[in-house]
Amino acid sequence: MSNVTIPKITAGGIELETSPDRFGFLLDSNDAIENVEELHARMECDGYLYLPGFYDREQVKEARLAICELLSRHELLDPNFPVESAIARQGEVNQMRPEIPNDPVCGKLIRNLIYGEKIMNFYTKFLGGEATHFDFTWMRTIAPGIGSYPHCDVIFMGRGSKNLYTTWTPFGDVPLEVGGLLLIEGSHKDEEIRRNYSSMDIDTACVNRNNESEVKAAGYPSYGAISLDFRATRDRVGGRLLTAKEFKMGDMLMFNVYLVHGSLDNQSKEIRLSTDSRYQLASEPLDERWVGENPPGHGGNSIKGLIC
Ligand SMILES: O=C(O)CCC(=O)C(=O)O
Repeated sequence: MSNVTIPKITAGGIELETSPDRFGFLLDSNDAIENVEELHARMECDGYLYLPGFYDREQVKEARLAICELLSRHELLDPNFPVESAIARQGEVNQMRPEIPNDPVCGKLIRNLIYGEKIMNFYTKFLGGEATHFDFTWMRTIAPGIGSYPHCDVIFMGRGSKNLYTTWTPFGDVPLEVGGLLLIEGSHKDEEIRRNYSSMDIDTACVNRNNESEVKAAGYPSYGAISLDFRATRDRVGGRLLTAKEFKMGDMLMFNVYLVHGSLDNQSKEIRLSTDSRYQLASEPLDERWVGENPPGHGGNSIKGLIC
């Protein structure tokens, strides 16, 4: 990393320190892809596995084009640029767009990739038994501006197996200024986070506190974020902030549900496209919010009352 020049990067609008003790690039685990024991050791130690070029790049490109065409039909892209460059129309905001993975055309291309044979075989080997995935797919269209605040996935999807993994898949090349996934190395082992924040569930209503969610009642800012300041959270937890110098179409990054992660701000003009999808052993319980033809998701009947 010593001879890489790092541009000014921010997360949540806060400039990040990029000295080698605080910031670095993800370890490529392709050298160990056939060695499950080593993959487990790395997951245990770092909380993630980064596998550049895991998917067929042409397949990802085809899905990207279909997504861009859909965004263009919905008038979310600047018509003065080629559709596939995904340049945002002014004023476009960050969105979670679950309708895209359900779209008959681009949804099929996305699902063939992120739930296809290659990745399901990979997870079956990694988990040591038949793997399954949530039916719900988190599709993000991250417009220029602030990225995702730091959080752990377990508070959003921890009602089933905790031996649950997220795969983050970019549908476009994502250099630093476009703002890819950012994580805190080793944060899955932080005891204080495990004991407090990660023991909660976003879909709770504290019946003795105006039905506030327990996460909010416990004083965490924003919707499910552990903090709004990646830099301060890293300073408290230790470890380095890690991302890729440039995520490429075809890369996949997986991490466990206790790892603190979010994303860099998008300082470009393009919409960053990515999915996050979830995998676990088929034999273990699944979080009911994310399975079925129409997963109920957050809110509504998913809310459980609690005395906080
Ligand atoms: O893509 C992002 O900005 C955040 C992704 C994320 O939170 C996840 O993959 O769980």
